[in-house]
Amino acid sequence: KKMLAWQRTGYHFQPQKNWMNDPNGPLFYKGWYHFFYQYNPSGAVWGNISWGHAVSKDLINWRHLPLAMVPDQWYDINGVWTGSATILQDGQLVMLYTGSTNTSVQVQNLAYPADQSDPLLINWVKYSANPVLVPPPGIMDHDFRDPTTAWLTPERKWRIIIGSKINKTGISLVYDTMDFKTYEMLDGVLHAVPETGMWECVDFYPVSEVENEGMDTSVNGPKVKHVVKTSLDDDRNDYYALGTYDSEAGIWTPDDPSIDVGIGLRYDYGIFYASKTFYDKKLRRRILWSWIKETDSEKSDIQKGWASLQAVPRTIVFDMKTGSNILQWPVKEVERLRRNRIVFDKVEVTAGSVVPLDVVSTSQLDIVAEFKVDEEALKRMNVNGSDSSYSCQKSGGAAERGALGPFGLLVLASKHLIEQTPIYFYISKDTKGNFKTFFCADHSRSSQANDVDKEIYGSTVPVLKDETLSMRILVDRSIVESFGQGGRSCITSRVYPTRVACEDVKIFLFNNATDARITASLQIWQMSSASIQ
Ligand code: DQQ
Repeated sequence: KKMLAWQRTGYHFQPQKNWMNDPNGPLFYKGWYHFFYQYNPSGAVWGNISWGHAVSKDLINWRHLPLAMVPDQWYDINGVWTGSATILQDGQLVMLYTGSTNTSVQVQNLAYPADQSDPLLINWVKYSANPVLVPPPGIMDHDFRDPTTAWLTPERKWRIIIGSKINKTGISLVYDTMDFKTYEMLDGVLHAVPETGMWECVDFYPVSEVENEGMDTSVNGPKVKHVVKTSLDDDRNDYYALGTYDSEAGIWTPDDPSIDVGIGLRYDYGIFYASKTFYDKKLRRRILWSWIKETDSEKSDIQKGWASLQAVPRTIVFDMKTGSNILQWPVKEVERLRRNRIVFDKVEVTAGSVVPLDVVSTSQLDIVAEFKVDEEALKRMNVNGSDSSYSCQKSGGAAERGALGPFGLLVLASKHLIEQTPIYFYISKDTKGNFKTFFCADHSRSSQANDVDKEIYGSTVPVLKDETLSMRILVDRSIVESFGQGGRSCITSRVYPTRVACEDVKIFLFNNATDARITASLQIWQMSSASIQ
């Protein structure tokens, strides 16, 4: 019991009890950040899907509000599913969402606030002539869901996309509307990728190639790229790609077809799904929300009485240095929870060693770490041959030793390391002397429980010439969010330590390389709990 209670997080968004999944309709409205989410009001498993609702001034401290919408009409009686908000030019707000009908057909519905002058947006009205869209010819009844935020076309119409599939090809259907009640379907799709299956929770937004500010969804022009994101139902991960949007034709083209949507980059290489962005006009940034599911058993969820978290909201910008990925970073407001900074300057970690870090109370932390690899070891790289076929998933995890890695941190570790979650870099090299850096998280020893996920996650991360390796890690009891190289590559982990009932969790530096000394510099803060009432 004590262990299950310990898993409830201190500063991640979660309802007081029961099941939560996708983020819905996030927006900033009359001074408040609003967050809606897929919610089961009567249990810790998926079902009875309604819209939960909470508001915040800072995206970190939250106030829960009454349910915004419940399944009470023929067109959403099987669930008020995922949707998005659009703020119109006159400041009015509309919400589009998917309803699962009395015969389980997926349709799109319109809803709006009962009182547009209420900053808390407590009451919602469903449009009397819903549904506004039904599956078009050629699209199956179960493959038509999750409308996006709308953006303006050159003709000043509103445009949305909706995810679907035809056979095994994932697609995004495009609709234009003036009033959100009647729609015109475009002939082509915004984008399609063969063999990717059903596209859930598609997202589409501009990023600036030259500025670090976010852009409102309707912005287009020179020095703007567009991101297409999809949540692949078949493998339960969120994929994105950068490309160019032709607003006349309503078509998007990837910069690099070899890393097209669904076959290339992921937002996060751990647990991360059904994410959605919105433009925050208060601080001119684009913010990403994402559902983080449990990776323990359904039985434990029922015992706990709750399931799922939302990731700490992340700011998204284009990576101007690489030009080929986005950067994700926890919103700066989370730093207000930092307490008791401890600095570790240039700690030497010799090959094959583990160094305990003297930090008390490590269940809620914000860690910023930099690693320097011994220059001589980098030069000696060819002595031990090549390990260019390395990958986080295929390797033996943090226990598999190479010349130049793995090295990093062990978080949520028990005193004698019986339980530990390594977050680490691994540098591989080929016979020509080219380096490749991996950013990984190993869950194989994260818990002594036998009904939890113990996979190894990760990917390569771009490291440019003369850059030091860096990671930031947010630890919050049963969740660890890790950001490599300033957010070029991210890994979200769910971790269920069992020994917390008898001892405090600990943190260590480790270096399991065979041939490289590492110098690590760290700042570690304890994190206060947010107020979520
Ligand atoms: N969750 C919703 C759907 C969406 C799925 C239902 C993604 O609208 O496609 O709860 O997690």
